[in-house]
Amino acid sequence: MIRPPGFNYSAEVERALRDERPVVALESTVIAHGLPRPQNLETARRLEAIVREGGATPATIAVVGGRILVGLEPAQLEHIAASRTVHKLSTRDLPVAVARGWDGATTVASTAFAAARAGLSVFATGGIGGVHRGELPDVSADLPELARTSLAVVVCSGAKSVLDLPATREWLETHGVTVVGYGCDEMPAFYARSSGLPVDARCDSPAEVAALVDARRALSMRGALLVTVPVPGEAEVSPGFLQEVLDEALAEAEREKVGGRDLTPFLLARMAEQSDGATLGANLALLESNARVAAQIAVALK
Ligand code: PSU
Ligand code: MN
Repeated sequence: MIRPPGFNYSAEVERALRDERPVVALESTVIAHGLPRPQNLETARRLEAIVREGGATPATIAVVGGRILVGLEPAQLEHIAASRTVHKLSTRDLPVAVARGWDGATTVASTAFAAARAGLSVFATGGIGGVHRGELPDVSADLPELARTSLAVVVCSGAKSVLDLPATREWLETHGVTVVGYGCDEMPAFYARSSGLPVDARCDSPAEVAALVDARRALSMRGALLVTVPVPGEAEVSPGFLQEVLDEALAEAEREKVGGRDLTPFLLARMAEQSDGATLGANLALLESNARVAAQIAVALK
């Protein structure tokens, strides 16, 4: 296998790729900027453990000293979780981080890009970015990356509830991203199990997802299949309550003029506070369940 320049593989990921065993990519922005400490490091470790229990090898992706790391050693994972100077790197930031030797956490967009370049095919995350609410068209780079980067599968719980979900759904349709409901008929809404928005196909097993991946390969389609898994029922936040805390968080963001790359982390943190940790509980539960499903799919693809 050709190793792209600028990429470093952990020993564990290197071995798995050499032996053609299943690997699941994990993002690091959720660790560095999406979750409070100390749950962030605990969660990062737990997600890796869940992928291993599922029979696959975890490859958490981040940038350290300008090198793109595919799989982190324990000390590197601790650094990404603990440091306050880790940049949030979306695709547009990657060349800057590499050229300047930065440390950074990768978003869904840049993780998908790096995972594909590194030869991986399955990636698990919490919620993808999408079309933000408000007048300025603020569209996460996660969306175009899903449409163009050739990965087999991205597993998530839909787009984050802070977004304009109908507009995000339309964007995916326009750009030819097939949305799968994993055990569900509606696209999940991150902290909530349903959104009222349709999926393109329902799958109830890893084998059914693998059949869709095979069909995409046969058609030489680029981009990724988006497999959406609802948050586990016991951790779901009721839509009414969610709307309340979200409205407050959005109003606060506007008052404090929070925008750009700071908006998503700000909204997630405010909602966790205002919901007394309910949204945080949902976030942790869905991250774990998505890692589990991704490992099963990665195994089925081998
Ligand atoms: N989902 C979470 N927590 C997060 C994110 C997603 O549960 O922190 C991160 C992901 O890394 C995603 C990013 O790619 O937020 C989107 O940010 P933006 O809207 O600025 O593109
Ligand atoms: Mn944005």
